[in-house]
Amino acid sequence: MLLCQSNRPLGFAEIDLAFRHDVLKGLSIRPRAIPARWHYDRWGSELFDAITTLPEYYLTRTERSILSKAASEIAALTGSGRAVVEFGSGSSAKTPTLLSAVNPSAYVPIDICTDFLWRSIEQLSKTFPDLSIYPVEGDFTGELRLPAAIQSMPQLGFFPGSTIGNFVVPAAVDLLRSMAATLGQGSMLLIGIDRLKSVDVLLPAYDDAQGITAAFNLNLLHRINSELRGSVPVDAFRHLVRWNDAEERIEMHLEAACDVRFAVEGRPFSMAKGETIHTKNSLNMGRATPACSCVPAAGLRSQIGPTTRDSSQ
Ligand code: AVJ
Repeated sequence: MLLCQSNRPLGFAEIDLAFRHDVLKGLSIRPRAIPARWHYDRWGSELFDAITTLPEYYLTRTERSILSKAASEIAALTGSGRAVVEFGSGSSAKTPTLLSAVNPSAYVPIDICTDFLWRSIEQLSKTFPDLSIYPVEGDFTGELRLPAAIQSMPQLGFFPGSTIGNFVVPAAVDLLRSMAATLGQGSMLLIGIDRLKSVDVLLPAYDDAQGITAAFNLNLLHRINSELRGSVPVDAFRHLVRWNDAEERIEMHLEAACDVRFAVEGRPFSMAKGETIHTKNSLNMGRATPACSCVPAAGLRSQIGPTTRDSSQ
């Protein structure tokens, strides 16, 4: 395995500044909202990994089974020798299935959490000792420059997990456009998008009985306290999951269980009992197909489309 230190599009300092900016702004606007990407520090990434194995969180196991069933179909479309570029690679748990199928010439995992990125690659390089891996530490919603070594290779973007569902429609279109621009001419993009489920299935998937998703959401407040000199009384907040019928999406919030006052980076904030900080949306592919309508809108041409159904979910 060849492991190259990549160029860092967004280094530590810039990520810290962006976190500070998003938190201070997010606590000041109404309704209050902090982008979901800030859940993923090291502990948050570990909690998310635990979420993927929960009985209520059907997404990961369903997608994994779809991916293995569709692997040869995907490989027939992509051919071999592409550089696989994964947006938000996390633990790279699904990646081996794709890599075995498409026999790539390189793998470029992109993740916002550096610790997690390096640990996952170590694992992966044991399974694929001959594969060149070029990790990129950064936020995939921003502009990215891929490592020079892969720029001449045809590319296959990989964006699984229905993460696109975390973006409302105009933002999702922008994201796909910027991914297409990052990958360049002649590239392909494989996206995993969840279908619309009944609310009885969706709510527990984001509010599990063991409270792992609650810990994942509340970790954002711990992170604000430790990284942004915060005094948020974390125990005074509750994990709140809600179905927004008008927008057909699951929302995650942090709700103040009583009136609270706190400071972040020396700035005072107060929230009344029942007020929330909106921390995440998850949209599915419903009748209105919000996520899917983004594909042509972003100037991409769909090749296999939603042919791969898994009847279990
Ligand atoms: C991987 C970002 C798509 O929204 O379903 C699940 C993350 N967070 N439960 C999702 C998540 C809490 C997940 N994404």
